[in-house]
Amino acid sequence: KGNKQHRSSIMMDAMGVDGKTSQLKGTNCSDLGQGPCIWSSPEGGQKIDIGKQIFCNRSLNMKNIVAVGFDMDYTLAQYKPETFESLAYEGTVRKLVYDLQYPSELLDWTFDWKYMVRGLVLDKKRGNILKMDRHKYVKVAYHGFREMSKEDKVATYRSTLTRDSFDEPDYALIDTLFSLAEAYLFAQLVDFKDKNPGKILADYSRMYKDVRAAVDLCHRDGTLKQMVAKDPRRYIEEDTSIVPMIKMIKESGRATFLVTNSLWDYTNIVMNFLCGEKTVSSWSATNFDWLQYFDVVITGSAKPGFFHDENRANLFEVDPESGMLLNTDNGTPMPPVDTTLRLLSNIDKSCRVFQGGNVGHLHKLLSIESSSQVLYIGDHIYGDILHSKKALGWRTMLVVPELEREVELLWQLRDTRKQLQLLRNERDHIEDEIHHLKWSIRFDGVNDDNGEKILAELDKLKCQSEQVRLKHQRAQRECHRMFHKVWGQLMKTGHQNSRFAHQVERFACLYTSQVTNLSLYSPDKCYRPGEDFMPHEINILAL
Ligand code: U5P
Repeated sequence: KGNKQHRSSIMMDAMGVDGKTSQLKGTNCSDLGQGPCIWSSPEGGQKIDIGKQIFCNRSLNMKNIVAVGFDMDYTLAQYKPETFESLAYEGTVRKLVYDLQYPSELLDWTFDWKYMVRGLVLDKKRGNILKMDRHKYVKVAYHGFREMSKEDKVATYRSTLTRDSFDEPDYALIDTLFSLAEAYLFAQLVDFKDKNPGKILADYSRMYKDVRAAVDLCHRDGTLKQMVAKDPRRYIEEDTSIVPMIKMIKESGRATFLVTNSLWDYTNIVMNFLCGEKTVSSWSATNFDWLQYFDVVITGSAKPGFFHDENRANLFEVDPESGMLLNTDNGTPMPPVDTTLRLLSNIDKSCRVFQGGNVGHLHKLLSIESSSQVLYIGDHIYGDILHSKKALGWRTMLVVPELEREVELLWQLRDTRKQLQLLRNERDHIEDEIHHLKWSIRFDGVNDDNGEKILAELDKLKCQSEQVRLKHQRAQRECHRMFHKVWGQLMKTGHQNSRFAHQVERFACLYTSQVTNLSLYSPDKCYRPGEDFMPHEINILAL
């Protein structure tokens, strides 16, 4: 996987890393047709595959960063949804049937792991799944698996536009890859309940609650983790570029830390698989070599609560070999390294492992003076990014694995998208002509000489406008389906940024498809966003 980063076909210049300038520059690259996009850089900079670039929303000078932190699940460890989420799905179904007496038919259901995507919103009460834009306008809506008619959608959600936040408790955000299985199961249950009256007595909200609780239990009772521990290779992507990336950061003089909600035993298994020495056919979970890459590891962190200083969770030091929790007197004073790790002969003594606590403890351990000196990298907008940035002021990078395919498709579809824009402009132009014609009729009136001609011209324009509208609609649907057959592009809803994209823009200083993309840039890089453009500026620039 590591080598693949440098072999990819679509390359871009590392100097233009932001989405906006890349977009503008992209139009100059058409001489390369549909083939590989090799960007020549006037500065002679390094070329980076567009799918591996780090995109910048807010300036971030790495020179000011003294500590880089990582989330583990779905950030360092990329699970294979086809096996991992399927396991969660199957475990959840069994719990619903055997523990909560849901109908046994559920046991025959299968999971389409590609159907749900991040950024969707579940309407728990109504059994609907929604995709909305940054203004919270619901553009795509399904009741279970049935697409809602436009009238139905508008009648249900237009009035909620101004007063509904589409947040908990009535709505659930599908903003982590962990939620794909539960969203799919919820849609199946809604469908089943509608088609089989009386078979499920619980209402839609109750069904969601049951699914959520069952999924969560699968994560906590060993259903998932024991299986992953037995055969990590089946559930987690191997990635040989993680260790070099973390080493690079450490060697640049920065502290590195891990803050994960997973507990120590599981964290050790996953991190060993990702960073430990591997022989050809086996790996060992009893080796703690991977700790050498971190200064502090905090497990069972209970994010997002962890990011709040006033969070009173006790801090324990973990004895890596026995997994025993050692009292730290809640972090004050911190136990000196020697006393807690002296027995652990094969462990790198510079790394300390903890459970719980809060961000204050972590800052003390790493001697962080200001929150803005920390960069934290995670995959979950709500759990990792929003709170760490908003409440704490940490700098953030969001990992969005879906981005790699999305930007590659954007590149492939760039001509189609230009066509779409031209069709929109054409329709606007016709609509303006219709308006002017109507205006002149209103002021000048029609007479026997020009009346028929003007009305015929009006009909012709209306007809043209409708034709262009239909053509645009067909092309747009095709484009939408290329990204995802049901939900379209992750970062767009129609012509607007999706709600998900809006959150990425607001809360993630940087975003990228894989955490290891960091190693493609200098650890001292100053990331800069492209210039912001208001619509009036874009119009002027386009002239
Ligand atoms: N997890 C749950 N319940 C869920 C989803 C995830 O307990 O519904 C657990 C995962 O199994 C993992 C942790 O142990 O949350 C996520 O950790 P991280 O993303 O902080 O590394």
